[in-house]
Amino acid sequence: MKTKLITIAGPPSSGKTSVIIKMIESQPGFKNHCGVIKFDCISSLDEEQYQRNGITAKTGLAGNLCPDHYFISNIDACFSWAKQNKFSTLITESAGLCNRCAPHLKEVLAICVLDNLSGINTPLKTGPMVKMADIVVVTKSDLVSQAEREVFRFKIQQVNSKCKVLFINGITGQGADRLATLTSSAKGFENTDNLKLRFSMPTALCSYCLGETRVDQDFQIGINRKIKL
Ligand SMILES: Nc1nc2c(ncn2[C@@H]2O[C@H](COP(=O)(O)OP(=O)(O)OP(=O)(O)O)[C@@H](O)[C@H]2O)c(=O)[nH]1
Ligand SMILES: [Zn+2]
Ligand SMILES: [Zn+2]
Repeated sequence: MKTKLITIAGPPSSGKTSVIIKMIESQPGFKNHCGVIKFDCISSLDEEQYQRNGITAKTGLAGNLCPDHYFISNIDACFSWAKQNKFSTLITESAGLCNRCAPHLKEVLAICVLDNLSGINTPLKTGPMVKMADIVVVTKSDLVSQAEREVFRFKIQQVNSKCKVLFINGITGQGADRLATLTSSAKGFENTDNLKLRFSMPTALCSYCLGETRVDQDFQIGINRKIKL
């Protein structure tokens, strides 16, 4: 049996968990056939939130690693977990914190969640998470005007002209059924062996990645780039 895989990424508090829960709930019986894994850095309360809603969920904490790097080196284990549980779908949620990485994989349905309140330049600043997504979900539209929604949509399509833009209310779930319909055609996989990232991770391994805390030039080894002022 193949297992569908869906990656959902977006800035912290953009509404990822709310949208995922509403999307799962919009499909009767789906709760028992899917699992969610939340990737976060230091702490996350999402696992409990999913469980309160009857959804099987696990958490992976990246600690001092970049969460997307952590994601990519653990996706095989997550996929095996989904297989063991006989889930038809594995959904991964990650808050792409550095705005340079993105967990999106080739052929794997890639969703980005953005918050309408986050400012019109957010799509441009969110980097490959938006640019490489198949679907961009916009939340919190209940708090802005129709004109602001349209400007936000325009800004997203400027960055990613090919993606579908969906407006979903993370609290009421309005619009989540459309997302569910789109995700039902996500591709299934036997394993993660041949998966590839859509976008390379940063070219960097500097002294600070390795735990250095001293600022002086003498301690800046590895790949560095100097600011031009
Ligand atoms: N008004 C409004 N609030 C929303 C909407 N969607 C989500 N929220 C609220 O926004 C807050 C953050 O939502 P979450 O779903 O926890 O966001 P998240 O992206 O999963 O957050 P992290 O996992 O912590 O990065 C919560 O208080 C939600 O209730 C929406 O469409 N409208
Ligand atoms: Zn990163
Ligand atoms: Zn570094």
